[in-house]
Amino acid sequence: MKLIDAARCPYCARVRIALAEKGVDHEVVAVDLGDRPQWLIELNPPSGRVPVLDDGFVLPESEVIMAYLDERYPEPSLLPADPGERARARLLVHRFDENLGADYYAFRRGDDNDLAGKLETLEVGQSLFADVAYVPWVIRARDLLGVELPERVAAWLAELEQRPSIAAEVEIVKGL
Ligand SMILES: N[C@@H](CCC(=O)N[C@@H](CS)C(=O)NCC(=O)O)C(=O)O
Repeated sequence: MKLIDAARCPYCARVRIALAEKGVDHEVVAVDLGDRPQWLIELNPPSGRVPVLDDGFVLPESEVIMAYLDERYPEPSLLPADPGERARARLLVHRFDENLGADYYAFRRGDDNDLAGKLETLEVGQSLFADVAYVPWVIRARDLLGVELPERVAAWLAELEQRPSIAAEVEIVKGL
């Protein structure tokens, strides 16, 4: 299995964390997003976005890749066992842009929006699947954008950081 990856990409981070949680052996092909190779555009047209997983077939889109990995390697599970809770976890990830992404990127562009206030409203700690999908941006908000996390979110992140998969991502972000 191969992951086409970029250290700075939080969507790739979702997949890095999922792979680490599952303990799946894989090869990492790091690409320079500032000089995207033509083969990547051909692999994932038209944008050449990362992440892309190659598991004998080509799979882009972090949310889909996470779900695939969770089915392919069921233990340990990222999604809850209960169908209703699974659906709610998926819904949270599906609404990532409204719940956090749009505000994160607006703040990063220099808009005067209340990213800390948005973080305050996050539904975290309900499933590992959704937590893995959100945590790359929360780490970056804290460590790259200098946002002071609301107490509840800081406590959630501190607990997640006990996991080697998340601690490794924090280290990657330190190197950006
Ligand atoms: N919806 C995609 C978004 C991936 C994405 O936006 N990746 C960024 C890097 S963080 C990228 O490759 N952007 C290049 C582009 O949009 O042309 C996913 O969840 O995997």
